[in-house]
Amino acid sequence: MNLRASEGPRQPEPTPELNELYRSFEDELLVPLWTEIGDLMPPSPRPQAQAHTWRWANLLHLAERSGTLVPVGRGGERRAIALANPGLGGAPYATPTLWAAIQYLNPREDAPVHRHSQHAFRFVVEGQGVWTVVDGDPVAMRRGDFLLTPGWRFHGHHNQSGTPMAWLDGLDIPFSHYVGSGFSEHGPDAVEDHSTPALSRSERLWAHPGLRPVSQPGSSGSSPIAAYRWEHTDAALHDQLELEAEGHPGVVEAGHAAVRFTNPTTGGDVMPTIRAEMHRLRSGVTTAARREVGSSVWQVFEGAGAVEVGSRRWDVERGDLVAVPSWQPMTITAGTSLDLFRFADTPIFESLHAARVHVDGDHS
Ligand code: GTQ
Ligand code: FE2
Repeated sequence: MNLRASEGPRQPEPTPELNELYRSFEDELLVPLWTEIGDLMPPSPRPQAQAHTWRWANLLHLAERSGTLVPVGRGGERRAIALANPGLGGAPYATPTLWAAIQYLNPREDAPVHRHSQHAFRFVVEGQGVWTVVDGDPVAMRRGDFLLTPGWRFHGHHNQSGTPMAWLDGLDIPFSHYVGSGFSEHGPDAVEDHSTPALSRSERLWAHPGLRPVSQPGSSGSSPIAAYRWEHTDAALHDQLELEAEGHPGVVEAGHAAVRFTNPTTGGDVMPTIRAEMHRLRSGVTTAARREVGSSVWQVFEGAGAVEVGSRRWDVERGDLVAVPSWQPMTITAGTSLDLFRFADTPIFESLHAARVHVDGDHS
């Protein structure tokens, strides 16, 4: 049932006594439900966040400028520049729950070691040469890789190469900030282990398909895999589309392959607050309009196409980012073969039994 003020009992005519009553509410910091109910209990979500697109070329240019003008070190902690959703009053929030930022390190630079309760990941749309050291384990960052820094692990980054590197950070900072659940502390000012292994110890222990070390307990909170490598993600997407061509199931819809990054000890999402996926569309494919409770951010990894969110439509290309507010319908059209990275706050809503999905034309 839709709750609207106009359908409720008629509001009384204004009188001096009624005005006095409303003034008294204000004085006592009280708000009556009957004047607010339309906004508080809409028939379906009306998020304050807006659909919006940020261009990678512009982000990279400003990150490079920051690289020449702003040092990275203790205090500021990171040369990270956050996407600020136009509906969220200038706060550094891509969506009400999700932080998305471009982070930039010059050649030979270190970002100091710290830890925080907020969960973090990195996604690399281009470049290489930085190692992120998570609880002492150096993890190489290369194009297409998805890397985890779950909450409360010490981490610093170091650029061991002669070229700058930029990447996408995603965290649950806004969620943690709204609900007042954040803790943090400093570690050493520089990364202690500057070694450059191709594979982290975490991957050598955990990242073999379908296999887990018998010695290790499961971890229901966050995945123990520090890096999900592009070669594996790419192969999984490639095989889904090839199976489709051979007449076998696997794709989410015609011409649309997708994989979710998972915690191998649970099969669930990589971290308690963040879901992450990689999608591949065949050239010419348009996805069914889909809406979900909760918000997400997409980044084009390769190719070009168009993204429609609600009444907005943008042409997008490599690196471009799109914020998708709760319950707004989204469709993607691939102008070329199109790879997209996506992260979302869905695990929060699934934990709370508040998740909903609607896909146009899907009556199952
Ligand atoms: O790299 O540790 O974009 O702590 C925001 C907070 C990155 C990081 C961000 C962080 C980091
Ligand atoms: Fe951090």
